[in-house]
Amino acid sequence: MARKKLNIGLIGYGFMGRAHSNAYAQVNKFFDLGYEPVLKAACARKEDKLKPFAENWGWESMESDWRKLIARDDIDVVDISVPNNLHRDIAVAAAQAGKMILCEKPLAMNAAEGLEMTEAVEKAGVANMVWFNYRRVPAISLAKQLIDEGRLGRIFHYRAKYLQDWTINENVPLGGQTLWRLDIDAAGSGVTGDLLAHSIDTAIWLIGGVDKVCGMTETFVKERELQDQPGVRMPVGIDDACAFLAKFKNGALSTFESTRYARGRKNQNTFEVNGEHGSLYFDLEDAHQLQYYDNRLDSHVHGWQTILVTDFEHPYMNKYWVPGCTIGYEHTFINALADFIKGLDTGVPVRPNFRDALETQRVCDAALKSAKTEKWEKVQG
Ligand code: SOE
Repeated sequence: MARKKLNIGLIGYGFMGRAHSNAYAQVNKFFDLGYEPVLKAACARKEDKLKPFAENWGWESMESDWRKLIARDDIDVVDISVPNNLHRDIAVAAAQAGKMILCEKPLAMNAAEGLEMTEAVEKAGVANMVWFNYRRVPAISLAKQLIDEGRLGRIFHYRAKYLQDWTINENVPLGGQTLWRLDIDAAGSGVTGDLLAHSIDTAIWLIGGVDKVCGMTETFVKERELQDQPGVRMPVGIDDACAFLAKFKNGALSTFESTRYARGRKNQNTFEVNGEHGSLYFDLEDAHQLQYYDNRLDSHVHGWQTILVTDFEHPYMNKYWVPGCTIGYEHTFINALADFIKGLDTGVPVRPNFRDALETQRVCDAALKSAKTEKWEKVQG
């Protein structure tokens, strides 16, 4: 099929800038799509940092001011891959300029900002997506398929954990280019927005919306040195750990837990769903497997089965290699981008869009509020 060009303007050059650049470069190699992303312009304030990045990934041009990038006629899509405190202004301006928007998670610093962004893209009628990439892990997409097929029946429980360990050392500094996730003014929150937003997005996608939450948070290291100003110490404002109970609108009872203080856990993202007819369990450390318990089988063969999610019948897998050959973290971004472009091809907009991400943001806000009030809090909206 003759492909139309889709000119991308990427803002940011960090971890996610790399993951997205790779997706733009790879997507047409694996997926048959009506559009071909063109790495038109990469944008960041620091030219010395941006130049090697742009050259390495093949970006055609550079900008140092995101407003100039948005003003360019040759940019169709603005990709927001910068710290969370910049999402709102860029997204609102890009929507007003009629650009399509791909935004990193979490959507915003808080739900009030997220609502502004959502209203801006909806008013402008521009295509929009938030990069909740874990939906595009084939095993998680398969979990969605099994639940939608009714294999679990009524859902009673959802249990999510998202664990890391990289901030235990109190000498890890705060803020700056690489450690903005520890800076409350840049990130808006700690593990709640950074990690639990992923878990909440997956949960809402799999089993539906959250009604109310009751949470607690802790900041274990109270003060850190600033990365950009050695010797200067600042109080830490983010949540290092967050755990909350949630009651879903469908009545399911659920727990969510996240921390950056689980020694040995680098990026462990797990969930278990318990339903009337069966259960599912997923662990990102075994990303190509989905555990499934089917209670409708004859009782003498009851037991957890491990589905190796690499067959042609499994979500996304017929685009890659042959059964038994796994794909990796970077492919979740390629899959997400393919879904975005498929939305342009078919006219059926991709999910999660800004409004979906706003729902997740509202759960984050409610969990953080509950940790302060020490009460159950309703999820707004
Ligand atoms: C934090 O360490 C982080 O990079 C998150 O920001 C990502 O969203 C997560 O997928 C991996 O961990």
